[in-house]
Amino acid sequence: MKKALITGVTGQDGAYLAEFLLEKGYEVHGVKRRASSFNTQRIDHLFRDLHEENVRFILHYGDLSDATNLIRIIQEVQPDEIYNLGAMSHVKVSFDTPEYVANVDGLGAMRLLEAVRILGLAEKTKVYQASTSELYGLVQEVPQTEKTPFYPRSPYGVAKIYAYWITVNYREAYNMFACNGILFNHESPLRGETFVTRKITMATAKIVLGLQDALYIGNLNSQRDWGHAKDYIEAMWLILQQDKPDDFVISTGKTTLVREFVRMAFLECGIELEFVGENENEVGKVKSCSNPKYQIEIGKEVVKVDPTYYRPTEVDLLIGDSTKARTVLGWEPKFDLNDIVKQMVASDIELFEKEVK
Ligand code: NDP
Ligand code: GDR
Repeated sequence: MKKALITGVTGQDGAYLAEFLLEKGYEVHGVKRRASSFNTQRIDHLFRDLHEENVRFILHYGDLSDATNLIRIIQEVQPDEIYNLGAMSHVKVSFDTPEYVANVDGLGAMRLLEAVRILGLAEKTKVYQASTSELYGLVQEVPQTEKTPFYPRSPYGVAKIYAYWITVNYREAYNMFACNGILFNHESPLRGETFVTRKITMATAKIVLGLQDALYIGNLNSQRDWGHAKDYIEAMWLILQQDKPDDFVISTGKTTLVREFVRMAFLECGIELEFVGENENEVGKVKSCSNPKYQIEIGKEVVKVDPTYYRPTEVDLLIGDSTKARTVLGWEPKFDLNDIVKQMVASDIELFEKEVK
């Protein structure tokens, strides 16, 4: 039975990946942080009492800022594959916590690789590093490929560039099977609540149900290449199943404005929006409502821009070219943006309908 170790197992991708690997027959170990409140909601359904037989999902307390626990866990587990998904992953928050992000997102990757090396597991253990389209930052060329130069635009992006290169370096220096997946934005009903897509679908659900007045949002003009997390975690696994370690861009190849995502989310509820004004004065008003379930006033301003959510430096445009992954890994996404919006809005409506009843 293959053993996998996942850092960031309590996050969006960690939860989907753990479920995927369990279905493939792996024994899955996850690193979770000690928190003062529960942080395992996304994986609780996978968890079984350790006293039962054939338990294949095991959690360990740990933190990427602490090399000693990483060494202990890796020694204990002797994993065949490590997926380093743990990170402070919010770009805007990284401007407020730059040193922490450098430590966890940057040095954390090195601590894992070094633990594998000093434990003599360099030949056995394959390592996947969760790299990101945020490495591209300021647009150098589109679509972005594995060869596009990096120009990160946030402390998060800068920390992740260290993690990217230390992964390449350990591969070249110690012959380790260490790979980067350069993943573009990917979303799902499990997406963290402060990322823009989930913030939009939650607000849409609350507004149509009469639980919230308006969505306050930042830059509506940035463009993202949005895929589905379920497709992207499969790519992570495929990357580690190859004969040779390598780095791959994972993306849909299509880009969409944040404003368009907002429009799509409301349309999913039968509400057509009209955007008027510019920059911080822009608002989204209800133009029509074809769903008799929702009592919403025509002309109501349901989307308002709040510059608090602007970033000191922004990544304006991301479009990924994943030809290499599609050719070498045989990877193809199954979901498009319409599916994603539909799933996320439906899930959030279901969530908040309980509050109305
Ligand atoms: P989430 O923010 O949903 O999950 C992050 C995970 O990392 C959580 O389990 C979190 O634990 C854990 N974590 C945070 N700090 C530490 C720490 N100090 N030590 C150990 N674990 C920690 O992110 P996603 O699932 O969306 O993303 C997974 C990875 O992929 C991240 O590294 C992210 O940067 C990267 N990425 C994500 C993309 C996306 O669009 N989703 C695109 C490209 C890359 P807790 O639950 O306790 O907070
Ligand atoms: P991103 O995702 O920064 O691309 O990083 P996020 O959803 O946070 O932002 C996408 C774009 O939307 C704009 N935006 C807002 N963003 C947030 N969070 N909140 C708002 O209110 C808001 N209004 C507008 C942002 O300015 C930005 O342009 C995500 C994370 O998952 C990273 O960990 C990952 O590496 C990258 O995707 C690829």
